[in-house]
Amino acid sequence: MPRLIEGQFQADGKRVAVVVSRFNALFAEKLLEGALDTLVRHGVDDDDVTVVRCPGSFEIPQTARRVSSVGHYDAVVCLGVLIRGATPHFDYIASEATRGVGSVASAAGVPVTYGIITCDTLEQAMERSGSKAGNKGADAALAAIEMMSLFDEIDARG
Ligand code: DLZ
Repeated sequence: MPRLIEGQFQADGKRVAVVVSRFNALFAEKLLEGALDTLVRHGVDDDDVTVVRCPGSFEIPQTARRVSSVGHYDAVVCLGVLIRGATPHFDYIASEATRGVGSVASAAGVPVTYGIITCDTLEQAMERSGSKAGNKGADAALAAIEMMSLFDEIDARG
């Protein structure tokens, strides 16, 4: 029988930073609401959550890197909303933001999760920020909760 190490969905006593960009705030705020609700429902104390706002998705990785380097947080949740416009700008920012969060996540000692939505239309953004495709902010928060627990388990039993 193989040994199994996995995370649980309880995060009592954990300190979490949520980095959220202001661009497309109508949807970004919905992602934030979803993330905060999920954190608190899974045991994180409201006072142990810090929301860090940055200008746009391009700034999310550098902000997440700075926040994770403080050493105070058990996880960093990254939230942003990219909506395609008429020019290729979207593609450049989307790829930098995604690559950047990935690079922060592999270097940080704590979980860094990805809740940046990349949409072709406003309708897609609406669907992913709390309607028929769920709330990707809540999903990123849940991933952070599982990963904090998983890291604890690895440290304890690895
Ligand atoms: C400039 C820009 C554009 C065109 N679109 C978006 C977007 O859809 N979502 C987003 O989060 N940010 C966007 N930005 C802003 C950039 O992320 C960044 O804040 C600026 O280029 C300043 O560095």
